Amino acid sequence: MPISNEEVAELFENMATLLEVKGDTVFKIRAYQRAASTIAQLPFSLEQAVADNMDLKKVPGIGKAISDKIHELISTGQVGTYERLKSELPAGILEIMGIPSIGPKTAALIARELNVGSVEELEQAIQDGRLAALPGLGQKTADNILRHIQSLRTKDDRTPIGDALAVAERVIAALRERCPHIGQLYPVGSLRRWEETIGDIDLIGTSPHPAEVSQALVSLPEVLEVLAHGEKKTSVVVKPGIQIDLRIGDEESFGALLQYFTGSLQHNIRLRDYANRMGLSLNEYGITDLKSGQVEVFPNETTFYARLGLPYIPPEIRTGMGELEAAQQGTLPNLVEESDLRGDLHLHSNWSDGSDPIEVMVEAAVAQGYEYMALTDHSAGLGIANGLSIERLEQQIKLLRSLQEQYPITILRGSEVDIRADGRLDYPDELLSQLDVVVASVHSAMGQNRDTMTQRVIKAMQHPSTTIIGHLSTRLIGQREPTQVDVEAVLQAARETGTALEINASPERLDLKDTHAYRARELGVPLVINTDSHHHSSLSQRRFGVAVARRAWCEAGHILNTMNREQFLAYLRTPKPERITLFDAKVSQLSKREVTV
Ligand code: DGT
Ligand code: CA
Ligand code: CA
Ligand code: ZN
Repeated sequence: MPISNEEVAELFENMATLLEVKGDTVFKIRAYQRAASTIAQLPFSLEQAVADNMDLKKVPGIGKAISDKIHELISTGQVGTYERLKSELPAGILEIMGIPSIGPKTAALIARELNVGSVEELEQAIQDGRLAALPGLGQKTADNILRHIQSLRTKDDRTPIGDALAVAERVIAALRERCPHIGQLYPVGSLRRWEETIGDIDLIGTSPHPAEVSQALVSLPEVLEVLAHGEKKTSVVVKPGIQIDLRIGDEESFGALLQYFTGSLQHNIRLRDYANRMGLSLNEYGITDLKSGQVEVFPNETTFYARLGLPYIPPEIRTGMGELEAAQQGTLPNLVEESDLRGDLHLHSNWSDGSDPIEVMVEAAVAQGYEYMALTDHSAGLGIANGLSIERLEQQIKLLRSLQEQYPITILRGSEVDIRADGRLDYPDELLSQLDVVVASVHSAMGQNRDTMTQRVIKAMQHPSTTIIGHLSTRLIGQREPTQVDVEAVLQAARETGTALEINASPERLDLKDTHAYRARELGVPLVINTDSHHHSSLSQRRFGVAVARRAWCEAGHILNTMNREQFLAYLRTPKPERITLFDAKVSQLSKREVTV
């Protein structure tokens, strides 16, 4: 049985969880978590590396103990220490730990006192009132856990975009390699529109030999099931259970195919009505004149939309909610692009829970072509993320000053400071005032009620040192529900206090989400696209954040980190409430720019 990197990563993640339940040292737990996240991001197969006799200890984050366990797993199919750990703890403990809001102590307590071995049994125990009766838990905690169990259950089987895009890109590369005669080949549907979750992956392409492309798809090793296998239409299910629909069309009519399968359905319905009023009808082959019955074909989408008297409409905003009207009036936004970004303001190093040294993260930002970056390791409040004590932060500040001379990029001294349950920040004011960039984020007490959470975030924004609120909702797509917070009130306070809000680009977060970012833009709140990278390879994930901003109709002017170095440093030097004036000036420059139709 081949063993994938994901399976190895999951095993170490599970080990860390089990050690947490046992109450082992933070150091050891963190070592396993780091190994898991390193392995999940490795660009090569561990199994292959072992076969090639590579020394795994050379990989940062993998020491002797981990390396030995990887060898053991690959040669025997299991890891002795892991099996022993599992046998010592109650069955079902991993499943219970998988419920958001349940930490290791609660999980151990529940498993021990209630003899609960599965999520179903836990739900029963909550309904019987047995959980609420446990020492230190109570009805509120019980209700909160139940809410998370129920949302896990109703969670549909849509795939987070990060996972779906990775699969699509792998499949596209494999098809191109096997069929060099492929001309165009793109993801369409919700993936091309960059929705946060994907129902199925739609691919469309062109080739003089369509049957060979279909054949190549059904014979890919990761295909689990073939649903349909025609010459031009093929559907398969690939690991880990994602459907792919492939359509092959002709070059000369590719524009209509692309437009049709990009959707959204709502956009297409509106566009069809609009075309009908012009005496035209639309389908995936072209545009038909209803009177003469003549069909016109279009090689690309620009010519397709132009036939309808419209400019090209970017896929991200094809939602059927105002984009057609804007297109008709010539007021479509000039959406922000990846190349507009001049810096990343949320980056972690191995001083806290990142996996790379500071130098490697700085070099990654240089490689991205940035003018500035902020290093924002965690504050100490989070035992588990190896947050920096006051002394270590002071030490880091000194180090960054000395590093600055060696690099062409402006290295801003920052911190991702925990917003405590009461809204206070996790470092003394004096220390915070020495930092250039403070990203304030919620990482604990996520079950607070709406009023408490809203006041907590607003209090953090009122702090003169808070530059940005990080990942406002704390959600993990498909895994952890967002906190309950009054987004409208938060956005208004952001505007009043001169605090920026982050669009966290990590594809498991996408936080702010598109609709909240849309509202933030409307209210004139400065937005920042950050990757929150814990590894040098993650800076490229900015594309997911840019997509959220585009879905929010943001132009470069709405995004703070499109400012050049001088503008951004001037912004930081300005006391908080007045910063908004600088930001407004940037936004108003937009309206002066010539709009091309
Ligand atoms: P998903 O897969 O649920 O994430 O969402 P989509 O948008 O990818 O939906 P899907 O895969 O069912 O279809 C892909 C696109 O094909 C969709 O966005 C619009 C187009 N499409 C599908 N069915 C129809 C239809 O009956 N009429 C029209 N006009 N377009 C359709
Ligand atoms: Ca789809
Ligand atoms: Ca589909
Ligand atoms: Zn964070």
